[in-house]
Amino acid sequence: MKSSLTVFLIFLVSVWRKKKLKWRITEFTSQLSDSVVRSELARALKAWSDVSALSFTEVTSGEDIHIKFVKGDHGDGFPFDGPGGVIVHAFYPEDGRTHFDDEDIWVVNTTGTDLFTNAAHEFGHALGLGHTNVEGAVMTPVDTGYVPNYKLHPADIAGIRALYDNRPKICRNGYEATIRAGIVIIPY
Ligand SMILES: [Ca+2]
Ligand SMILES: [Zn+2]
Ligand SMILES: [Zn+2]
Repeated sequence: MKSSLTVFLIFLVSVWRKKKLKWRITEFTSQLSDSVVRSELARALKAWSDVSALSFTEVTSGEDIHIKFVKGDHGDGFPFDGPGGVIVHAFYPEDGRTHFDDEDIWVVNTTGTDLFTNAAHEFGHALGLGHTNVEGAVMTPVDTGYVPNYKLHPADIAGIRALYDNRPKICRNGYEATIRAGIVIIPY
């Protein structure tokens, strides 16, 4: 019997009705090479497919997750705000559009606005996850910044498995996460 139990939450917003998802980048940034952008975004998607029944395939048409780097007003009603402020946004399933503000400074594997960690967070939204109050999770609302060899937190894994997997929801101390009214409850 544990003497204390802390409960953390991760919110579920909506879900794709399929598990094989297609992604495409249509507008790149001049700040990084296309191949680096492609590999970092593929790595961010793989973080989610590694722990769930999802799979991701890059395509040249018919994409589910449409990715682009854009500036200012880009036609979706949510104009970017120039340097600082909002750096990226995504639309929940079954929309999946994921947009990066090309007036922010994107970096890879160094301190700053790290492409991988921000992409992993935003793809979490594009896959249907809301935010969590678990410190260290990729779905925390605060940008965690660059973390070497970043791995998803058990809370992130519990959330994505709640949407796309039947395996037991991972959590610490042998407790199993439960799902109620769109919230994954993760005992620690
Ligand atoms: Ca911005
Ligand atoms: Zn947008
Ligand atoms: Zn967010």
